[in-house]
Amino acid sequence: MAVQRTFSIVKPDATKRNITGKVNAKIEDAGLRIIAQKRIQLSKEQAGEFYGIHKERPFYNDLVEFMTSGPVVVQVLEGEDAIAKYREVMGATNPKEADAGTIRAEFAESIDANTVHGSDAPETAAEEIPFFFSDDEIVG
Ligand code: RTP
Ligand code: MG
Repeated sequence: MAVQRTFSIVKPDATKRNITGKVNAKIEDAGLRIIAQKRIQLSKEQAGEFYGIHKERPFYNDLVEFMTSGPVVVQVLEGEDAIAKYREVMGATNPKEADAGTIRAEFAESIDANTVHGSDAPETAAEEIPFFFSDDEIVG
C-alpha cells in the first residue's frame, strides 16, 4: 500500500465541545500523521464551494449553515492507505450506523453534527488539500 495524503475537517460540533484533542488522538492512534493543521472560521462562500458537489441535495443548506456555525480545524493526514483508513476511523456518515470505536460512533451528535469530514477518493483529496493549504504549510 502506498503512502497517501487525505484532507480532514474537525467540524463545529467538536470545536464547540472542546474535543478536538480527542479526535486527534483517534487519528494518531490509527497510525495517521497530522502533517498540517489550522483552526479557521469558514465563510458561507467557502463552505458552499467546498460542498458544491451536494448543491442539489436537500441537506445542502443545512450543511453549509452547520459548517459555518463555529470554528473548524482543517487538517492534512498522511499514512499508508490514508484515504480509506481515515474513512474507517471516521465511521459511517450517520453515527447510528457507525461501528463501535469510530470517531462518529463515539463523538457525533447527529447525521449533521457528525464531528469529522474526510476525503472520499484520491481525486477529492487532491482537490480538497489545496483548497485550504499551500505547499509550505504542509510538513510531511
Ligand atoms: P463528509 O463529506 O462530511 O466527510 O461526510 P460523508 O462523506 O460521510 O457524507 P456525504 O454524503 O459526503 O455528505 C456530506 C455531509 O452532509 C451531511 N448529510 N446529511 N440528512 C442527510 O441525509 C445527510 N446526508 C449527508 C452529513 O453531515 C455529511 O457528513
Ligand atoms: Mg463526503
